[in-house]
Amino acid sequence: MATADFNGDGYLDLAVVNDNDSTVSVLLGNGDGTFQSQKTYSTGAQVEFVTTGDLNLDGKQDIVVANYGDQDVGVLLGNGDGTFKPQVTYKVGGPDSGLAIADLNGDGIPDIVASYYHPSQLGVLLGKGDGTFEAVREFNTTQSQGYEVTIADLNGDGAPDLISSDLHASIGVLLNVTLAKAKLSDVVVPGTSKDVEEIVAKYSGDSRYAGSKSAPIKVKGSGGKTN
Ligand SMILES: [Ca+2]
Ligand SMILES: [Ca+2]
Ligand SMILES: [Ca+2]
Repeated sequence: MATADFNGDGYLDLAVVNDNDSTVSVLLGNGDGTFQSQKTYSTGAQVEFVTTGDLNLDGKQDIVVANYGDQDVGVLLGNGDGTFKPQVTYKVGGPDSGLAIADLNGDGIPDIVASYYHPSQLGVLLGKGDGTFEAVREFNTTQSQGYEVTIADLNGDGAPDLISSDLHASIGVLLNVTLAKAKLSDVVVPGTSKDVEEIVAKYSGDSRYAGSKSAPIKVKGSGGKTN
């Protein structure tokens, strides 16, 4: 489930995936905790995850879904009135179960990261700015049975880093080296708490990044899959 204001009325709306009938439902909020009747849009097979962001920078929230069964990512561009265009899909290299959105290469355009169950990889789709994406680039994680992905700036250099979680509650870190000014080494995750982890690592060089701990980061799925 994801929330955003899809129709610009200031009230939060909902997007919910339905993996048994391969759709995503959009429910517009009335602002009092109730919702208008749902409108559904087709996704791919075994849709697992939904998130939102403005991918084409038109000020209107868009929807992104992980189509686990089809091994692709579906993008539904928002019309700004609570309706969406049909999904456009981008092939990824495995059954994807998690998604996150951030500008990973610093061009001001949102990018998409998808985590795969197997092989345990993260696939990055760089945005072109018009709501379309480049071919996937894949990065290995150190895990098995990947689940979800979270984005945070772990070393404080302004570049978003990728944190992957798997079904065995282990955490992997992929540092963003496209923009990075400080390098981490010897990354460990000391905590075993359910949803918040601290990443501890050594820094080399620049004293500006001398801290050795990240802020606590809420990691999606680190407690393992629940459904
Ligand atoms: Ca709304
Ligand atoms: Ca948009
Ligand atoms: Ca970008």
